[in-house]
Amino acid sequence: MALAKTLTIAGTDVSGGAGIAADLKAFQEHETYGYSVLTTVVSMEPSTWSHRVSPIPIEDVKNQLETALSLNPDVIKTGMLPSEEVVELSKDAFLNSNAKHFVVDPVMVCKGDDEVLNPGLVESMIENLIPNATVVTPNLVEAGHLAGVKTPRTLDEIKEAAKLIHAKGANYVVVKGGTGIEGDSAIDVFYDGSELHLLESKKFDTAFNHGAGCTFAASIAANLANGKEPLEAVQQAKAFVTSAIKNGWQMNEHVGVVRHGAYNSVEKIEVVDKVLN
Ligand code: PXL
Repeated sequence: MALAKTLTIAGTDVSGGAGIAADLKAFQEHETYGYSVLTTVVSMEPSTWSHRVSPIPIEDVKNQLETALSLNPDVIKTGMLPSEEVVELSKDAFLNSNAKHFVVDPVMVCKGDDEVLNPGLVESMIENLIPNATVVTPNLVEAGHLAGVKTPRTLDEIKEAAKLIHAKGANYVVVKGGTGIEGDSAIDVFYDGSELHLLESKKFDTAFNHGAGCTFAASIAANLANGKEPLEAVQQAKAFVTSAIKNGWQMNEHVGVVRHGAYNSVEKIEVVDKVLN
């Protein structure tokens, strides 16, 4: 039986927690057919775990995109894009495809680093990716950059950032508050241009969450590919990634990774959806 085809344009993280590995694992769990275009190699220096980020030569990115489009993706997801040129190529890939949805995870930094990968990247994402995005999934730092405001820290600031990003052309915006907002809940805010939804789950006290952002966006992409409506796709993705985070585990002294398949193999988690004013 043919499966829905989900294409990720992203980097590889050697640990297998984030990046293309996370995307393909999440796609598999949702029974879509995952495949990939590699943009960047991220390796870590073993004693300090500092990230070394090296872009794939542009000709190789172009060649992979050519192959990927010839395979007719149903949904395209983006992850780490190392340069403005690769951002533009990713937009062109979506516009030249028959893909129904474009899920943009606006990766700007690896967790723990505050420096944006490349200063021109934010402007290029705003110009090329946001206006074409079905769903964009910024964390708090990314939301601040995309909205052009300081990093949101309260629910009101998150709501404002979601509206500003929507005004730049994304059809649906999910700002991942995660555990960054005070209180017992991990909250994300979903905005469709008219209604704001607060998606709430219990906060779990774990640092073993490497790969959560990639897994969340990939889960949204797979749900859309399987025909779910955007709000339902995001709600299920939050349940999926919350289970992955709750069941995260320590891989070495530097990194703890999400358990990508926990939703199907360990436990389903409840997400509460409240419409906000
Ligand atoms: O989590 C952001 C991210 C995305 N893609 C790749 C990464 C990381 C962070 O480490 O390595 C390839």
